[in-house]
Amino acid sequence: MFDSELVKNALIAGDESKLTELVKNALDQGVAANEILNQGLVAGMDIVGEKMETGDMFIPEVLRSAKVMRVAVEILKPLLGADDMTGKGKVVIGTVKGDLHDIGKNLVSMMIESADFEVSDLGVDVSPERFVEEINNSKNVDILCLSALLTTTMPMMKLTIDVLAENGLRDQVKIMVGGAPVTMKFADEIGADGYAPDAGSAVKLVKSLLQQNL
Ligand code: B1M
Repeated sequence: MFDSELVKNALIAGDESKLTELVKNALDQGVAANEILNQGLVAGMDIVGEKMETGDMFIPEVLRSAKVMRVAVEILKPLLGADDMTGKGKVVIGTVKGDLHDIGKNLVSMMIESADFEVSDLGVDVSPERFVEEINNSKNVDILCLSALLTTTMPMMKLTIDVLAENGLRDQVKIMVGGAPVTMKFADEIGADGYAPDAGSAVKLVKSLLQQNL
């Protein structure tokens, strides 16, 4: 039986050796990597967020949880491959300027890559100009993925789209947005081509946006 509570607790405590052991044991017992990720790690990170908000956890502790989450995700990574793929394409992804959150963006990046798309991950705190530079330099980018976790950095998504338009690139790429505070409504308002609530849906959206390109 997979006990997601134990995984959540080890993540919240930032206990790397315990978390690694629990994740490996669960895999040995045949628990699906997706289940460990969603019911254990992502659910645990949600609790970390609540504790951060209420002042029960402070930044260093949150960072420790984020670090052990990365270690656990690395173990699951080879097993999180996306299902059927419909066609290859080139994707540029990054967390927008002013925003340092990368766990969700990394998951999205990893899932898209494992669905056999070429991914150029620019990291965090990526300026609109840096996105423009990457699209200009790496030929044939099909999709630009923008991630934001802060309400204060959501407007940077719109600014990025505006700067792309100013540089004559808006019609060359499909733009999709995501991150905890982002919604479909917001995506429509800023003129993005799509929104995905999680990494699994992001892969599906990449596929469907690429189909529209055909
Ligand atoms: Co930050 N932080 N943080 N933080 N942090 C949040 C986001 C917050 C909700 C916590 C809270 O108060 N409850 C809050 C934001 C409030 C708001 O704006 N509404 C917050 C705050 C306030 C801050 C600081 C301002 C705190 C401070 O300094 N006072 C500061 C800002 C720093 C900055 O960015 N400039 C800050 C800092 C940090 C840390 C550095 C300590 C750390 C980040 C470490 C790292 O990423 N390397 C951190 C963390 C870890 C969090 C929480 C706890 C967890 C985020 C996370 O990794 N979730 C978070 C609370 C929470 O979300 N529960 C919080 C797990 C991850 C798998 O989910 O990122 O949502 P998520 O990604 C999902 C989907 O959103 C989606 O798919 C992913 C996987 O399914 N998705 C996409 C994401 N990007 C996508 C792109 C797509 C499609 C889907 O297409 C392009």
